[in-house]
Amino acid sequence: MPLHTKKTMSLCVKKNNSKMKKTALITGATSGIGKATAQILAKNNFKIVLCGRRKDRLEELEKELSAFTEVHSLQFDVRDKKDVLEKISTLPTDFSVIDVLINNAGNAHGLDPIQNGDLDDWDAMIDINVKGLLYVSKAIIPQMVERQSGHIINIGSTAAKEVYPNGNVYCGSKHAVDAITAGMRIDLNPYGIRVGGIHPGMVATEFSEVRFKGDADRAANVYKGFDPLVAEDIADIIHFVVSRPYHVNIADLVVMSTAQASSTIVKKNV
Ligand code: NDP
Ligand code: 8X3
Repeated sequence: MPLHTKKTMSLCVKKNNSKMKKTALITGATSGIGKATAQILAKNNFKIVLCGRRKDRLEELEKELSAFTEVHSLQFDVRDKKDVLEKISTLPTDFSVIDVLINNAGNAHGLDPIQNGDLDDWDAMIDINVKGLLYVSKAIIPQMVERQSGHIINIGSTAAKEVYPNGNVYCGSKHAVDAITAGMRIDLNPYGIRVGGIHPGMVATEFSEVRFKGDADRAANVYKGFDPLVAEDIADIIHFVVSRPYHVNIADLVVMSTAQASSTIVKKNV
C-alpha cells in the first residue's frame, strides 16, 4: 500500500476514534483523586476536561495527558457561580458534549468541635463541597437532559454516611452531597441519566494538608501505621463505574482500606 494511503487511513482512524471517545469533565483534577481519575480515563479512550484553580498544575497535567488523548483545561473556583457557568459555556465544540461529569472538587477545612468552629472554614466547606458541586452540575445537566444521556458521579465520603467527632460541618456537607446525589438520580431518571455516589474512606492525598492548613506533620500522621487508600484506588473504581454497559448504574459505593472499619475505627500498627 502506498505510504500516503496508509497515512490517510491512520488519520481517519484517529479522527473516528476521537469521535467515538466520550468526554469526561473532572473537577478537582489538579490533585489526589481527581488527578488520578484524569490519568486513568485519559489512557482509556476518554477526552478530558480538567478543572481546578491551580493553573500551573492544570498546564502540567494537560501536557502529560495530551500524549494519550485530547485534553482541555478550565480554571475556575467552584464557589464562583458566574465563572463556573461562563467557563463551562466556553468549552470548544470538540469538548462541549460532556458524557461523564465527575464532581470531585472538595476538601475538609479544620477539625474542631462545633463550639470552636471557624466560620470561614464552615463557609469554605459548604460553598465548595455543596454549592460548588451544584453550580457545576447546573452548567452540565441541561445538555444531558436534552440528549437524554449522561453520567454524573459525585464524590461523597464515608463522612456522607456517618458523623465522627469534630467532623460536624464537613460531615454535614458530605451528607448533603449524598442527599443531592439521590435527588439527582430521581429527577434525572426520566431522561435516562446515570447518577451515582462514590464514598471513600481515608485516602492519602493532599486532603489532610488542606484540612490542617499546611501542617504537613499533622497531615502525615493521619495516614501513619496503616495502609490507607491511595488516589489511584478510587480512580480505578471510577473507571470501572464509567465503563459499565449503559443499562448498569452503580448508584452508591462505600470504599475503605482494609484497615478501616468506620470513620473512627482504624487498625493501626503501634
Ligand atoms: P485533594 O486536596 O488532593 O484534592 C482536592 C481537589 O479539589 C484539588 O484538585 C483542588 O484543586 C480542588 N478544589 C478544592 N477547592 C476548590 C475550589 N474552591 N474550586 C475548585 N476546585 C477546588 O483531596 P482529595 O483528592 O482527597 O479530595 C477529592 C474529593 O474526595 C473531595 O471531595 C474530598 O472531600 C473527597 N474525599 C477525600 C477523602 C480523603 O481521605 N482524601 C475521603 C473521602 C472523600 P485546586 O486547589 O487547584 O482548586
Ligand atoms: C474524608 C474522610 O474520615 O478522613 O472524606 O474525614 S475523613
